[in-house]
Amino acid sequence: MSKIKSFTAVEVLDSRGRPTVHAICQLATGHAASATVPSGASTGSAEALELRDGDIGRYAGLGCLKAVANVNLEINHALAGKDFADQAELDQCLLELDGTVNKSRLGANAILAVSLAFCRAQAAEQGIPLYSHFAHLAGGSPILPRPMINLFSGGAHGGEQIAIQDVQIVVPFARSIRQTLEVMSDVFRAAVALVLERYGMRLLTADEGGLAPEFESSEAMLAAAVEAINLAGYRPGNEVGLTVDVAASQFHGEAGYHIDGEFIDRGSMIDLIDKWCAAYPIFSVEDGLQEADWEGWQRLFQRLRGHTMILGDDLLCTNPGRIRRAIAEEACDSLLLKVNQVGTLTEALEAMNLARNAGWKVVVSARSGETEDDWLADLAAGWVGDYIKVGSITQSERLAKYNRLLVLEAMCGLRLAKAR
Ligand code: 2PG
Ligand code: MG
Repeated sequence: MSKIKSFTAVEVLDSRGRPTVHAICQLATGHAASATVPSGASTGSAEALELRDGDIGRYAGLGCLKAVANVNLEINHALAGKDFADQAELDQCLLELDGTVNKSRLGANAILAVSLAFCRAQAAEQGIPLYSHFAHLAGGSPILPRPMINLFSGGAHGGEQIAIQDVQIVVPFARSIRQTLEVMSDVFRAAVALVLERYGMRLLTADEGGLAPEFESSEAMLAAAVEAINLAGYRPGNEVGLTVDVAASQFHGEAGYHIDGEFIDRGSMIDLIDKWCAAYPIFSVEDGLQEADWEGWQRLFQRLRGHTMILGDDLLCTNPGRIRRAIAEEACDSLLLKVNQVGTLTEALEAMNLARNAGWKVVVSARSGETEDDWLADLAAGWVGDYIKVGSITQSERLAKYNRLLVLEAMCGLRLAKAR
């Protein structure tokens, strides 16, 4: 039992300079902990609602003072003095207090900050590291997820200069997080050299620290990633591979998919992805089609199953109901798990268990708007994520997670998950 003394919150800023919620949980035992929530840019329409103030005089309407006040007042009043047996009980209480389907009354940002701060406070109360506490919640033995590391960005993360949102690097041959990051550093340096030579001084970085030059086409982005791997002295394929977040909902409209200067339909989009997967060492394709096209997802999965992981982000929104549907309809074979898409740890764990029981892979993911908080690394290790996606190796809000994984590997003896 953990008795709550208080929940308080503060408005802080994320990596895009936009407000977010930082909550502090104090237990009656004197143990205290805090947590900060991230925020997405390419959000799925089924995500839980992030409560924003809408006051355009402050942060262009993106302030979080209402969400903060909801923690300091309503949530604190309802929960202070109560005893909670575990995370599930606390989260259930938050859901009932909010009373809406998508957490729009209190805000998913307020609710998740409280859910996470309580989780950390419980770990502190038990005197165990956060990853161990996460492992107890999930009932497994911790393991380090294999990073998918951002190299190039476009779409909503890169100023829309190219349709595809993110091209990431995976290092299947690496035996450790340390080795993975060493390889990635080589590839990143090679990519910087290549981009500077080819695109001159236009070395802009995107929201997650990836390079965002004016690629001529989507395929040029994939080809440049392979060139960078070669330049760095590695073999593209089972040594160093690619994963792609197409984020197709972002460039889909009534006229179809707007990519490389033309509008194409679902069938041509599937053909295009198939062509990329045949020509480049692509291990996983995320959101290859728009989030409402369930039939298209089935076709894409049929086409690539067994060869490439078909990863659902906007399609699934870490939402147990949508995951059940995707399993039943065979729409994909892996879950991108973003806790703030659903809004409580307990619901995210349910989502993960559903995916696991269906034999899917799980990719634990950060958001494009992140903070220096590193709880995600502990969650990914404790919940035995197969992969973790937190962006590039160049910005501190990303490195907070990689550095935590390095510490867990070196100090806590955790091993890296096997490549698929
Ligand atoms: C995604 C994420 C992380 P965002 O689409 O997978 O890269 O982006 O947080 O903007 O939704
Ligand atoms: Mg995505």
